[in-house]
Amino acid sequence: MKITVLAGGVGGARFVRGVREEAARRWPAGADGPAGAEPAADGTAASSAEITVVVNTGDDLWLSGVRLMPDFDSLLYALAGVNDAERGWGRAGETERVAAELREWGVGWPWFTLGDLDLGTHLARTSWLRDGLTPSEVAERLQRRWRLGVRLIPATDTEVDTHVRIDPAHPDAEGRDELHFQEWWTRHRAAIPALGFEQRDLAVALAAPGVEAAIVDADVVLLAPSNPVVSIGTILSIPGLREALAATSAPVVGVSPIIGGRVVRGMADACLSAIGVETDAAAVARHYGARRAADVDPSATGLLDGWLLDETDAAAVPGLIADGFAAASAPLWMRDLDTSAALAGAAIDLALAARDGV
Ligand code: FO1
Repeated sequence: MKITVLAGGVGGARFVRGVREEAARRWPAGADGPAGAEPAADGTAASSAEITVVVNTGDDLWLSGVRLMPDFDSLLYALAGVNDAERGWGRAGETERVAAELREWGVGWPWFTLGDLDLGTHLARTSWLRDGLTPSEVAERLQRRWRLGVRLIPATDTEVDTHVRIDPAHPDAEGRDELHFQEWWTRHRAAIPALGFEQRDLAVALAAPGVEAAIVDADVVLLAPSNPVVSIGTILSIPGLREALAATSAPVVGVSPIIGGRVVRGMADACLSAIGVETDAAAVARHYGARRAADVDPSATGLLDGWLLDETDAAAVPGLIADGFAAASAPLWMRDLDTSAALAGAAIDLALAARDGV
């Protein structure tokens, strides 16, 4: 079983941990794959399923002389079991001595903390980039340190850092009409209305090696409950990836990041309103679109075979089915590994049912 997940950082990491756990339970290593595979670094049993995660790179940035890839690192740390689970990003047991020094020197952003352990990752990454490795080659090296039980691939090797257009007359804008996504998100908590999102080289970006094949050759493709605009939206905007999703014979199923009209975490509602999409589980499904719509309208560009909503939003299921989605409801809150695995199982079941036309 080959499962490919498109994912952002914190929500993506919780979901992928669930997918990995569910895969270990359903398809234990040795059942139809190489026997004797070792468990992951955090003790998760090995699976014969191959899980590939295409990771958003729109949150990435250069800061204090180093390259940060926050979503990649959130997945890396969470799957290795070395993450700060409470805070959602960064390493467990982190210290901030270097960050305090950088603040004294006036280097970087005083409101954006690079922990000491985390800085080790950024220094290693930047050093390898300076040696001429591509970001996806660097990502592969970083994954050699811990047995993750999944393969993480940055969606693209092209720098597509997201910038947010804002009104320079806004009281907190300091006269600027654009902020890096991380400044808008972490410093302003997305409270300055976004007029739009820009990623300079997105139109000429190339999918990283292996990304298109991971989508086309998959048995199941899952969209994590990540930010539909700046995380999943970035991945989908990379030239060739919508085409790969249209071409795959695998069922494509998304999990709603919205429960009962509210975002599960983060400020995705501020991103959705900027692109004119309601903060509503069914509205996000329709934003991605139904792949079956192309059966009746060849110009339709819908991506999804199925959409999983929370039980709170179950009333939207019949309308989505009428619009060509396989839709179902399940508990979507990922409180711990068991609830994440149950959610992943519900998404996989919906994908298999969509494939079999159930
Ligand atoms: N989020 C914060 O709210 N404050 C921070 O100081 C911060 C630092 C940071 C450093 C490295 C890293 O990989 C992530 C970091 N984050 C921080 C999280 C990150 O800004 C966002 O939550 C994600 O990019 C959105 O998915």
